[in-house]
Amino acid sequence: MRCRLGVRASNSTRASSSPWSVKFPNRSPTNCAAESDAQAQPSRWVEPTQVRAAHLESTVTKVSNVFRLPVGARPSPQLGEQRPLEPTSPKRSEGGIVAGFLAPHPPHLIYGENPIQNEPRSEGGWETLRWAYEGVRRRIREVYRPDVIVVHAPHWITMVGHHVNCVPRSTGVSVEPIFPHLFRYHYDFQTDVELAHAIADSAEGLGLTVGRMTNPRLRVDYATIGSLHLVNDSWDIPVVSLSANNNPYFYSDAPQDQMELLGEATRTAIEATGRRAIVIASNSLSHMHWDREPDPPEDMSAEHIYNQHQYQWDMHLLEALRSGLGPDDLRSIISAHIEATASETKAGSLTWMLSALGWPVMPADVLAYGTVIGTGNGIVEWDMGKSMIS
Ligand code: 2XP
Ligand code: FE2
Repeated sequence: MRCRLGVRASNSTRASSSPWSVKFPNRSPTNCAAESDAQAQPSRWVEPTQVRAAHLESTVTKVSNVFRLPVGARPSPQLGEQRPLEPTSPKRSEGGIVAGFLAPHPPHLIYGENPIQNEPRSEGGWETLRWAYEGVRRRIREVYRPDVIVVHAPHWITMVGHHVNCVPRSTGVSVEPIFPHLFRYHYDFQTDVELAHAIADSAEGLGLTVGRMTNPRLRVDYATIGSLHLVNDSWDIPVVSLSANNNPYFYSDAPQDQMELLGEATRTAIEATGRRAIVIASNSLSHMHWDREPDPPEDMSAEHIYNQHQYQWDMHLLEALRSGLGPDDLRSIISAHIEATASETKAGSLTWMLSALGWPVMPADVLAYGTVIGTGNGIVEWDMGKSMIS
């Protein structure tokens, strides 16, 4: 079934008289990512204004390019305010992984924030999740002060092998194919190339198939960009970005064992290079969402969990994380949660991160939980300093 959430206008192109009415004529279950198609058609409730038609034309064209055409001919974004960085920051004295975060990437959170890098404009929305991310940003800036942020994201899908972005500086426009009217983000970041290669080497050493991505024209996926923006909107910390070596939306029972090895490889490489690192898992939790959206998309009177079943399973998983259960219990609860809720953690980011942290038996801090177009999203922190104290 094709996802009915099609291309809509951003606020800047919405008629100013638009009522704040919620239009859910036919809510039906979907995991839209499963049905996303770069050629998604506009839903029938899209108002046919000239401005919107122009927007649609350009958006559909560009979105259809996301996976099919080289983007190199496209000019780089000219934000001009990004602070240039050396490819690798100076090492701090205490290396190793200092914290992990479950850091979901719903494009709505960036849309709701209205950062300069994102083209669409909004009236806000999803504040409690966004405020939790503000706290994460403060802690990363003031407490953890990492040399590097390592991210694993479900929408950089590689069919053969685990790929590591080894491009020294990535620039471009990242577009969400289901919600291009919410997320068209101009990014510009630096990779810690030495660590990227070290992770690739280490993963190969553990027997994984690995790719080193060196094409500066590859468009960076919105899950990587979304989570990185949410944890560090100033983009002044180098990054290592890892792909999801699976097709998470076709196989709900994909085994997670390779993610465990990738996590081990990540930890080994971080320690060997002496980096002080944060690891972030770019995953939502329960992942059924509505196939229609309200007008405007940030109408919070329409926002709630998809159903009670999804909610209860999300709480079950979060309770397990905050109880500090051991690896065996967590593995089986993560797996059951995937089965029960179509959780986005099936892409492996959470398992990778827990493995990189060494499956710490410590209570995680659930900083926030909230829904985004029906999906469950937990922002969760593992402060490894605490684990060393206890
Ligand atoms: O998970 C995604 O990437 C989606 N686009 C779904 C939308 C909201 C997620 O919570
Ligand atoms: Fe996603």
